[in-house]
Amino acid sequence: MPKIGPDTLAAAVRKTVEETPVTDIHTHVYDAALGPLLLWGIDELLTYHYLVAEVFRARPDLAYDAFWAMSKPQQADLIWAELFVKRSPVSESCRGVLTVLKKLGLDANTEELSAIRAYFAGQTAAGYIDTVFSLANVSKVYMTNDPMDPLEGPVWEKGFQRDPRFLGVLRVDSLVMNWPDGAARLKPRGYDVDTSLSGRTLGEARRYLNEWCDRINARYLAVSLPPSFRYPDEASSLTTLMAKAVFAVAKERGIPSAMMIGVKKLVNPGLQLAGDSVGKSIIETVERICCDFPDVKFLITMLARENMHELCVAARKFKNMVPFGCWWFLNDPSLIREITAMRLELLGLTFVPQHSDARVLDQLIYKWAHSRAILAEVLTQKYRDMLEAGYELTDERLQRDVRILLDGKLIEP
Ligand code: HDL
Ligand code: ZN
Repeated sequence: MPKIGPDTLAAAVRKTVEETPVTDIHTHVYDAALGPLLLWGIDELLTYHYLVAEVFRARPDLAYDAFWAMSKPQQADLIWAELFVKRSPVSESCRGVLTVLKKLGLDANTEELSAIRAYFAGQTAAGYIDTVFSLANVSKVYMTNDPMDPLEGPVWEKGFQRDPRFLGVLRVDSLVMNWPDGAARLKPRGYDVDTSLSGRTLGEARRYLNEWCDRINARYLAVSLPPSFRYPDEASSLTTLMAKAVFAVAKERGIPSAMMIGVKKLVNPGLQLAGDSVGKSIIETVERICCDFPDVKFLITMLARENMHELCVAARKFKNMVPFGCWWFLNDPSLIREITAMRLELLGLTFVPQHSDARVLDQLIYKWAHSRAILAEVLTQKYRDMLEAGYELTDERLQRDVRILLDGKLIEP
């Protein structure tokens, strides 16, 4: 195989990263069979909670209730006017909308949305999924499935023909957070639980997890945890449920347990879904869990920038932990660059550089276009340093490395 030299390196890396299909290991998009849960189109793109937070910064005079009283198209019109017309769309979330429209061949330099809305009015969900997956070069996505969601649970119970591009993930926040809320949700579903965390209750919680892992063919168990989450913590219902239900079932089934740690829920309730913030977690909790459950593969991402270096070092200590993604408030070019370089330097190719966290199908287009550009930039520098140290890079080796980073196999059992 011909060797890649310093002069052609950047172009070769960029091409390989662009052309390597991605398996997106954490999203909030859904198989079309889940109907209204699958969000797509310009009005959903513009009312994404990241942009909701940003429009209130542009319009601090706007009352929360006045905004929430608007229809979704009215909210989208306001966000377009404030963040795209009256100001340049400088933020990462705004630039994302520009990237989607550009990839779709639509003109973003317009004061109102009628022409863009007309494009989406001509799409079907099924057809648009194909368009988006192709433009984003995404082969598969992992969903976030909550059987206790009143909209989602019944669709699974009825059953539907699965789209193999949408993999199941059992999200357990509704079970484990704010106990005994989970008990109140389990009881009417026929699980013999009480508000204590007796052996019977924990056994029934495990039965719920197993039954739903079977039903959705869950590839891993997932939860979002506050910065205050501690392990061990005998006094914590959350910690008991995680250790004796979630990790126990993950081990029993041989599937990973994913933890996304560091969310402070609703610091500003007026913003609703946009009201969550970030808190610094303690890495000792992650270290103790990985140490005490050596047979479980843990997929970990943390929300505070300050936790990123500690997470890399913890991954060096525990081979059963895979750090993943630049999550939420870390999903910005300046921080993705820093985090990805640190991970390559400390972990080689043994981490998952990114997930999209897409809530709106169209976001797959921009979240992967933006992250691929930075991954290519950082990888190029690493290879450049290696070439200078005498390493010989070929297309075959480059394609192999990028596949390892993007094909999602690192999180498979
Ligand atoms: O809990 C999660 O999965 C988070 O990713 C939240 O969904 C968050 O609101 C989000 O969309 N982050 O990107
Ligand atoms: Zn998420």
